[in-house]
Amino acid sequence: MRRREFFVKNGYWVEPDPLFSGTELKMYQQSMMEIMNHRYKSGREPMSGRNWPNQTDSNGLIQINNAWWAGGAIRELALNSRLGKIASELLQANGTCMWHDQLLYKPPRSVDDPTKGNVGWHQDWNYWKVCDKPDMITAWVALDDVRVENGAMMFVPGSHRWKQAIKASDRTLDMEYTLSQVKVPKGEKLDIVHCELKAGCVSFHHAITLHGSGPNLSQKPRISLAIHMVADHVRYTTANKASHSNLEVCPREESELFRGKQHPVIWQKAPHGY
Ligand SMILES: O=C(O)CCC(=O)C(=O)O
Repeated sequence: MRRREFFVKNGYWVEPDPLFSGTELKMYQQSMMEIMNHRYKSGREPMSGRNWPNQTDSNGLIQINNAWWAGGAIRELALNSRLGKIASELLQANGTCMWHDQLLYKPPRSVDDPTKGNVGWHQDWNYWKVCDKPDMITAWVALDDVRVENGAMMFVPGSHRWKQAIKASDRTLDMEYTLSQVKVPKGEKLDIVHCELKAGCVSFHHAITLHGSGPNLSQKPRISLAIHMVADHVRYTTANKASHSNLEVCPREESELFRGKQHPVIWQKAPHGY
């Protein structure tokens, strides 16, 4: 099945072959470690995230928002035009811009609390309602092999058609409980796909697709970069009375496109086609 066809049906897509070489991955991993150790090539610190910049929980997931601000190889990866092109094709958009990224470090499972490194089931769209359309997508880049054992991402195929299947307030680190709160529309089925990826492979998911990840039962951390992108036609709206941290660094007027410092174009269609 072709990319777009699969994505329309399922709300996610996995590129079958790695998009990055071993050499590139080494650069990204090194850049990630520099950022985690508070060394920023650009001199700019990323935005605070879960368990960041202070590691308040040594066993918890570390999530660094806007890691691309720090520069270096992670910035190159976050703004990679090949990823932007695939994302644009999946969304059927003329281009995609940066929304924000998240550097993700899932440590091996904690003995005292096995749910600590989990990412609870959620829909990204619940947090992005300053946008007038959910034409938004995430490219999730595996910086090392990702398997069920170390907490691979899980998707619910087709859930991008379910509108709000879960409230943001129902999100917890208890995967089974949160799943029990999901409103499954009549005639639909809640299946779970575990998204195992070789290092350098990339999955893409729609902003409304339900997803999350369980514990890392391996001895090594699970490392990845999630690049959240917004289609180039999406505009700022106050209609949903929502807020988002992007507005603190890049305020918008009603109906304005997401452009400028926080929203560089990642890929855009040439005037006469792809
Ligand atoms: O890395 C994970 O397990 C979850 C990441 C996520 O929620 C996302 O990329 O939208």
